[in-house]
Amino acid sequence: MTTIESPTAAASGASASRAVRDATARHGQAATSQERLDTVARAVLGAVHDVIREHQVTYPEFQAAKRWLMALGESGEWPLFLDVFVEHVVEQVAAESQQGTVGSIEGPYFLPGQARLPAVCTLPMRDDEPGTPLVFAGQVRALDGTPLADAEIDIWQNAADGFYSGFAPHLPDGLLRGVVTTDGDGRFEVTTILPAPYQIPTDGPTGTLIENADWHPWRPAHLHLMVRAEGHRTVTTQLYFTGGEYLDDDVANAVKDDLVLDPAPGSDGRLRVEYDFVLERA
Ligand code: MBD
Ligand code: FE
Repeated sequence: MTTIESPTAAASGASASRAVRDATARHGQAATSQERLDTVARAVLGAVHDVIREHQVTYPEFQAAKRWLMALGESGEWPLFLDVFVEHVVEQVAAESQQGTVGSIEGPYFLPGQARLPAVCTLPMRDDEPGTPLVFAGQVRALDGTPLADAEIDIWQNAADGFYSGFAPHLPDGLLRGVVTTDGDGRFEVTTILPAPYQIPTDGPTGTLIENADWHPWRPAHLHLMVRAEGHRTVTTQLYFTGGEYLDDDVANAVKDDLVLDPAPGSDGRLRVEYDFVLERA
């Protein structure tokens, strides 16, 4: 008999926190001025004070909030919590000054350094990978329409059981992750499986908040993408699928109409979907 270690919020929280620390080590820490820190930190605290006054928050509620925030830190769920409930607004603000392919949030489960794959490829998967096969094809172009050869499309997604490799011990490292390089005409064609709706871990503090407030913990099925090309701004986005659950009710508020695709059977009978990426100059 094989035992499958079931993923826990604490284990995936620890992995997500490690990913944040590794990214900081790679990219360094962005400096902010004392003036900017004063402005933003004061505004955040002011907003919290306003909520306490407006809703007449009591001492027992304040102590419960303190315990919950401590648990959030101890479980490593700060990255999950912030990406689910806050990142979409940061992304919307960034999008106000961007052109080309519409972005969406990165979320907590990106891992760098995945397998490098040719323009026509299959994402790393097991022999009998569960799920519906999907062919995802398209082209990467500059804003003026020039095809971008040797662009990198970093793809990550969950398995049919809903979990992401690197954040769930029962999945092999690198599963359903890869960096695809476009061909001379900027094109790519990736074989994968349809991602599954994603449920925020219910056994950690983020799940406790969702359950106790009677919200729901689901994101619609999505592919994550980070598209890079020399001299161009990197685009981080997600693609969704028409007819799927939670498209209108994403717990992370990260769905945009332009990013919802409609796969249909191709000539070989497999589901196929096309999407082109347009990058502005850096
Ligand atoms: C995810 O898979 C995700 O994409 C986001 C944004 C938050 C939590 C889990
Ligand atoms: Fe995701």
